[in-house]
Amino acid sequence: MTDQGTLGVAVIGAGRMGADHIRRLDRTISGARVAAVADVDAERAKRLADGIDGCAAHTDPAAALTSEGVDAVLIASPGPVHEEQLLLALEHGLPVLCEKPLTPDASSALRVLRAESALGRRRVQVGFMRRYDTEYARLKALLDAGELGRPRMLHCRHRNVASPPGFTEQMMISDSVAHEIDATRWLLGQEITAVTVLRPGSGGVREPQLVLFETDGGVVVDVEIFVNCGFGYQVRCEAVCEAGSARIGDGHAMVTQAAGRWGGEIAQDYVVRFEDAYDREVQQWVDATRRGEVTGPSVWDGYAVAAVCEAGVRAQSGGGRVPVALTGPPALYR
Ligand code: ISE
Repeated sequence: MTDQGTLGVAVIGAGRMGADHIRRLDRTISGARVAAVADVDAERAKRLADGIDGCAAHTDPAAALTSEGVDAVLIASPGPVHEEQLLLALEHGLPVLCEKPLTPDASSALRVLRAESALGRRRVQVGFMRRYDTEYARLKALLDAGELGRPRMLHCRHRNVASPPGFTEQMMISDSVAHEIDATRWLLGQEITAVTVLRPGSGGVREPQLVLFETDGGVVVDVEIFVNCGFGYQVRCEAVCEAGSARIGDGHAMVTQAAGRWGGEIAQDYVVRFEDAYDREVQQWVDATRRGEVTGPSVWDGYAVAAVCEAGVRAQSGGGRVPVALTGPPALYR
């Protein structure tokens, strides 16, 4: 860190999310500077690094981690390379904010968990940004206060305008519903014990699909996942409790009325819908890291989500109701 305690961050992966985080670290939040950028695309890394004073550009993540002035790492590369990059960062003893998914499957997530556990202290925060969204935080506070009694069901909707090239049906679970898995565990403070997936229709990619979770607290959760809905980005959640219900994500921040009609806007993607949540997430990560702490979603959370995703993908490919076996977090994560 500099004399002023500014955190030097290496950003690994400068695609959509990585570029957005570079802009955020550079211009929106305080206490950090982008010290290095690494991307497989040398041109892209250079273009982004060139706009920032003293920022180095690399194609090799390992070189970025040892670049001058690097105190911490933000991993925003594709999920399949996270394990290698996380293990490298842990070897260097660097604090990490890793975009979701932690890794694409439970066995690789477990290897990361073992590597962090061997250090005896938490170093990694996983980027489940919904926990930093104002509406989600209000819902969590309401449920925790117990005013509505115990939760019985969550009804969730997750709609994207269009999925990017290369997006597979399995990714509807592992890349998209992964957020509802984290949100369910966090909102309820319960683990998911079984997953069922209903795929209406026939032929190619069938959507929307309905994903059902059962939890160890007896709550049932349904998620409509529709990654090519065409009309907007929508994330909704309604908690139905013993004595009332609460819903977030209606997107009614402003309603206009003119020429005999009323209406509003629908955000077109997550970078816009969750902009504030990303800002809060990265600011709190920087603040905690400067204090030498890790406060956000843990490697255990990343592992638990990966285990449920695996069950979900099996359920989706004809596995029926697939149980999830989680043995409870090791001491470091309790
Ligand atoms: C994407 O990777 C995200 O993380 C978004 O939040 C989610 O809405 C989208 O479905 C995913 O593909």
